[in-house]
Amino acid sequence: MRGRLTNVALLGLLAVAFASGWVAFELSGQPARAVLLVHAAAGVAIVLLVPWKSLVARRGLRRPRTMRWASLVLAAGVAVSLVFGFLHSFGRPDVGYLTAMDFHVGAAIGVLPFVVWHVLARPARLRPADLSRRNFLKGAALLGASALGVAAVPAARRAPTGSFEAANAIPTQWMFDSTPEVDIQTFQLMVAGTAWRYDDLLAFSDSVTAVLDCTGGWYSEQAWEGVWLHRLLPPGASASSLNVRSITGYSRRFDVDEAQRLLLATRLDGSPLDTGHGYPVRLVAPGKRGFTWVKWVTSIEEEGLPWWWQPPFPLQ
Ligand SMILES: Nc1nc2c(c(=O)[nH]1)N[C@H]1C(S)=C(S)[C@@H](COP(=O)(O)O)O[C@H]1N2
Ligand SMILES: [Mo]
Repeated sequence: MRGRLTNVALLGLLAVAFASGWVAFELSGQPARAVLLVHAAAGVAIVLLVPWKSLVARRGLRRPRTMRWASLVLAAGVAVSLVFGFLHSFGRPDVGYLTAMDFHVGAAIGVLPFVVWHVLARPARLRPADLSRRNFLKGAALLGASALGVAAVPAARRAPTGSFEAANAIPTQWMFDSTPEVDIQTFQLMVAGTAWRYDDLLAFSDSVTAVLDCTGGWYSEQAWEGVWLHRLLPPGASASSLNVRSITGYSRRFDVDEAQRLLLATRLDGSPLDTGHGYPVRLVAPGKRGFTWVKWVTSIEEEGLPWWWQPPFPLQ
């Protein structure tokens, strides 16, 4: 395969891998599985192109180039991301305090500026002549081989999101949030203008067994108890979304119609929450990924904004 075509194919595959990885983080169930199959196939295809890319790279390295180190960082970052992605799917999800997913995603985000630089500094353009029957067949062969690779690789059994079952829900922070100590005497939860004390909340015993599925690569099914959010809302509201905010400032927005399916939990397995799991009260959002399960909830506001008017992922 010609060097230019290899480069164009790699760029396309990196874009598909990056986009499908992020989309999968928003999904659960079978939609997540479908997107992750594409994600895995893109990863295998990148690996299959390594022999061709190393020919291109060897030629490049023979030339004197000032930004050579940036190309090497890019290659190393992609390699790290790939290795940890495969480690995770082979059933090696833990790397000490962090998870394989942390390295997989961290490396992918880390190389992003280098990909942008590489595309600008060494543009690989598609030419009309490239769209030949021959090249089309090469592309089809690569896709076929990647699909075979995904089917043949002995991936460990996992949830459709790719997560592994954890013995216990592991207290986690999404990125940089901290675990606050809450003074229960002064604590109150504001819901659409009404203040609820901790004891008021403890008086409810709505319950749900739900799977907390963290994008860090683990899931855990637990019995939660508290109050369905809609029971705390004033009747006849005309809001579009509910903004659930943590004491720490972390927040997620939900469609108002979801309030029947969102539990404000004060208990886990019959006992009050511990600080790590969101004491005094945390959100339980069955069917939604872990990062939407806001911990240490302090206020819920009814707002006119649509639920999707928020960053796709929390920024803290
Ligand atoms: N305030 C706040 N809530 C949060 C987070 C956070 O960083 N800050 N992390 C979320 C993520 S990514 C997950 S997976 C779950 C983890 O819940 P657990 O600590 O009870 O296992 O909490 C969610 N709620
Ligand atoms: Mo998470």
